[in-house]
Amino acid sequence: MRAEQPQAVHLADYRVPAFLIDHVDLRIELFEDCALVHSRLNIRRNPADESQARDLVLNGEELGLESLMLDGRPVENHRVDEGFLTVPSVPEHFHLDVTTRIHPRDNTRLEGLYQSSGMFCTQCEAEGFRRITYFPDRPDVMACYRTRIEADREAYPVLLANGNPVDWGELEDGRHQVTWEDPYPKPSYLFAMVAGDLVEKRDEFVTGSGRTIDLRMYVEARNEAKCEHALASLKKAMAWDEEVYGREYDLDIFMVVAVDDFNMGAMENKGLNIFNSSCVLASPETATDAAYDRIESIVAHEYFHNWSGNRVTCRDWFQLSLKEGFTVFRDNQFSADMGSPTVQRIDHVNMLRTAQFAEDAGPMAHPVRPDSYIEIANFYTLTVYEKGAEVVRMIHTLLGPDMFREGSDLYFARHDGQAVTTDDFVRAMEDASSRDLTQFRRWYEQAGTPELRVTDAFDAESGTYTLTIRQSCPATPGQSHKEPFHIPVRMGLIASDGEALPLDAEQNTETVLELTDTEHSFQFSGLAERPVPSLLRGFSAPVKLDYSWTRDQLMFLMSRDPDGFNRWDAGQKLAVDVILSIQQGRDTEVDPRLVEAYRTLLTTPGLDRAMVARMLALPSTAWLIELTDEADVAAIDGARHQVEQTVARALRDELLQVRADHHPGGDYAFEPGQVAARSLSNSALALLTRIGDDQGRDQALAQFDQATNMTDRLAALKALVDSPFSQEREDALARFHADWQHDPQVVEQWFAAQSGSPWIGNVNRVTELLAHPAFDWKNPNKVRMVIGVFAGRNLTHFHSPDGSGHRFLGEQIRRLDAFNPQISAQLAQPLTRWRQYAPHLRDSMAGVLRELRDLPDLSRDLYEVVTKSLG
Ligand code: 0A1
Ligand code: ZN
Repeated sequence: MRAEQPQAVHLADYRVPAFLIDHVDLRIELFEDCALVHSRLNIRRNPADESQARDLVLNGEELGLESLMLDGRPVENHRVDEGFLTVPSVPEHFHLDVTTRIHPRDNTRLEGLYQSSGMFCTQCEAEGFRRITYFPDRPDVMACYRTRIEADREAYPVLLANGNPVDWGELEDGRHQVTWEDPYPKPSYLFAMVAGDLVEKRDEFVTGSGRTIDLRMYVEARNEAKCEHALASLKKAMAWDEEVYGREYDLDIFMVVAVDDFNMGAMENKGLNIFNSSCVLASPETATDAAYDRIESIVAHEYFHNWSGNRVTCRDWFQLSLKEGFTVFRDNQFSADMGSPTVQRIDHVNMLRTAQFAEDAGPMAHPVRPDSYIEIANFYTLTVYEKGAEVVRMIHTLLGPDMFREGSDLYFARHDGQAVTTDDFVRAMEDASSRDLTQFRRWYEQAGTPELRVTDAFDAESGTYTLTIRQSCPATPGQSHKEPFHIPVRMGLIASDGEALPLDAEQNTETVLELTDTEHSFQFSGLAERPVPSLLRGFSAPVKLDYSWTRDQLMFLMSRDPDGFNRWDAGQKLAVDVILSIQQGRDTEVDPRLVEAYRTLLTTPGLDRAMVARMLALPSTAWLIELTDEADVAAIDGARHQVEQTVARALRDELLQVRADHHPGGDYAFEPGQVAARSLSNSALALLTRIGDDQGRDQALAQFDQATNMTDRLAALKALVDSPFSQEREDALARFHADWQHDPQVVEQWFAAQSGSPWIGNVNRVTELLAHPAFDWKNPNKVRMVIGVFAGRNLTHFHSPDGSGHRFLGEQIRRLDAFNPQISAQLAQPLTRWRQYAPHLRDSMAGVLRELRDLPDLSRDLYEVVTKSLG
C-alpha cells in the first residue's frame, strides 16, 4: 500500500487564481546531461481574487531550484515543499526570476521536457510545465511567452518554440540560439519547444483573407518521404475550418513535429503541434488506409484546437470536454466531409458503443464534466472525448446547422482569449438560438448511458401508430439517482413496400423526436398499415435502444432503411441476436436468414463497397461482451466463431467473386473509391483464409508477395496469421519482419498483428515479443502494440480461462509504473471492467487489481485507476 493517499481535486473547490501572469520570458539552455531554465515572470495580484492571499504559491515537480529573485533581489524566505514553491508576502506587482535545473535525459515519464531519439521535446498538457519551471500551472493563467533556446549548433541545428521566430544567432563554444515570440496569451499547457537534428518539409497555405501561412513539418531524416499526407491533410483542415466555422489561422507559421516517444497521439501546442510519429507519418509502402485515415483526422483535430482549445481555452481541467468534445465533433464533421459520412459514422459509433459504453458502465464512470479527480491524466477518457463529442452533436441536431454555426460564432467572439467552462459553451448556443438547454445540461453532469425502451401500438381502424419511449439511466459511482435527459431521437417509419411514410402535415418522412420526460408517447396518423420503425437514425443520441424488431424486420431494414447508419445497425442487431442465441443455447444452428442477407449484400450490384465491408463484419467480441451480463468470453467467442465459419463457408463462391472483381493495380491513392475496394476485397480474403480455404491461402500468399502498398500487404499478412495455415503464417511473419525491420512504425504493425491475433496471440507469443530486440520498454508505441493490443483487443487470449492473460498484464503494468505512470494507468483500463465478466474471470481480474493496489510504490495515476475500480 502507498505510504500516503493521494488527495482528490474537486470542481466545487475551484477558486480564481490569486495571481495573474502577463508575460513569461524563458531562456532554456540545453546540455547533454541537463537543462537550465531561466524564467522571468511578470506577476500581478488578481483583482477578482477575494481571498487576498499574500503568499505566491507556484507548482513545481522534480526541479532543482538554482536561483530565485524578486524584483532583482534574492529571495531568502521561500519554502520548497513537495510540488510547490511558496514566496511569502509578495507585492501587488513584481517580477520573479527563477532558474531551475532539470534532467530531460532521465525523464522517462515523457511529461515536461524530455529526450526522444536524440532530440529534445516537450509535453506540457495537462501538468507538464511544472516539470520545467515553477509556475501557476493551471489553464486559467494565460500569458504571452517569449522563448529563447540555446544549444549546441551541430547536434541541435533546429530550435523551435511557439509563435514566430524573432531573433537568432551564434553563441560561444559552437552553440547557437533562436528566440520565439508568441503574441497570443496562452495557458502553460500549450507551451512547447523542440531541439534536434531534423529535416524541414515546407508548404504554404493562403488564408481566406489572403495571408500566406508558412507550413513546416520537422522529422528525422529517415522519415523525409513520409510527410506529404500530413501536409495535405493540414491544408484541407485549414480550408475546411474557414469554410465551415469561419476560423482562420492566426500566426505566420504553423509547425508540425514528429517524435517517436510520446504518451498520447498528438498535442495542439500553439503554432507547434507535436505528434506521435505513428499519428503523422505515412507513405503508401508503410502505412495502411486506416493509418492514412487516422492521420487525416488527428492532423485536423490538432489544427482545429487552435480555436477550440487555444484561442478559447478551459478554465480548469474539469472543463476538458469544452475543448476535446467540441474538437472531436469538429474533426468528425471534417472526416465525414472528406469521405463517406455514413461509413465514418459507423466506424465512430462502433468504437463509442463498445469502448465508451463500457467505461460508462464501469467503476471509472464519470460525467462528461467530472466532479473530481486524483490524477488529471486519467481523465483524457472516451467519455470526455467521444461522449463529449456526441453531446455537441446533439446540440447540433437540436439547433440545426445554421443556428449551431451562429452559436459557435458567438462562442468564439464572446470568449476569445478567455479560459471558460462547458456552461459558457452551452450558454452561447442558447443565446444564439433562443433555445432553452437547461435540461440538456444534464448530459454534462450525469454519468452513465441512458437506456430507451420503445414499445408501439397500431390502431388499424383509425390508422394511428403510437410509439412510447421510456428512458432510464443506471446508477454510476456517486450518482444513484438520475434525472431524465433531453434526448433527440431521429426517426422515420417505413411501409411494407419500403416506402418512407410521411410523418406530418408537411409530408416530412424523417423527424427528430425530443424526449424530456421519463416517458413520452408520439402518435402518427393516416397510416394504412402497421409500419416498421427506423429509430435513432445516424445514432442521434449516445443511448442504448431497446425495441423488439423481429429478425424479418431487421432484414427488411438492412436493405430498405433510407438511413445508411440504420441499415448497418439492423445488420448488427440481427447478427448479435443470431450469435447470442447460439451462445445461450436458444439456437443450435446459424439462422440461414443471416447468410442470405449477407449473400444479398455481396451480390447486389452498385452498393458502396465500404458499406458492404462494414455490414459483413460480425459484431466484435467486445460489443457482444458489452451486451451480456456476466460475460463468458470463451463461450461468446465460440458462438461468434461458429457463425463466422458458417457464413464464410456458405458464401465462399461470392467471396471469391468479390476477390475476382477487385483489380488492384495503378498507383496507390488514399481516395474513397480505392479505399472502399481494398476494404471489401481484404474482408473477403480474411473470411476465406479463416475457413482454411486453399484458394484463399493462395491469394493471400500472392497478395503478400505482390502488394505495392501496406494496406494490401498487411491485410494478406493478417489473413495468414489468423488462419489455420501455420507454416505459411510463420514464413510470412518472418519475411515481413526481415523486409521492414528498419522502419519502427511497420515493426509496430508486425507486433500488433501477433499480439492482437485470436489465433496465435497467446501469453507465450506475447512474452516472446517482449523479448524481441525491437521491443523497447521506454517507447510507448511498442508497449501499446504488444501489451495494450493484447489486453485491449485480443479478448480471446487476454481472458484465457486460466487467468494467465490477466496475470501477464498485471506484471507488465507493475514494471511500467516505475518509469511511466501515464502508460501504466492506460494499460490497466481493461482490468477495470472486471465486474462485467463471468465469476472465474472476474475473480482473476480483481485479484490482479488487488495485488497492484497493495504495492508500496504505486504511482498516483495507477493508484487512482486501481482503487476506484476495486472501490
Ligand atoms: N490534447 C491532446 C492530447 C493529449 C492528452 C493528454 C495529454 O496528457 C495527459 C497529452 C496530450 C489532444 O486532444 O490531441
Ligand atoms: Zn484534442
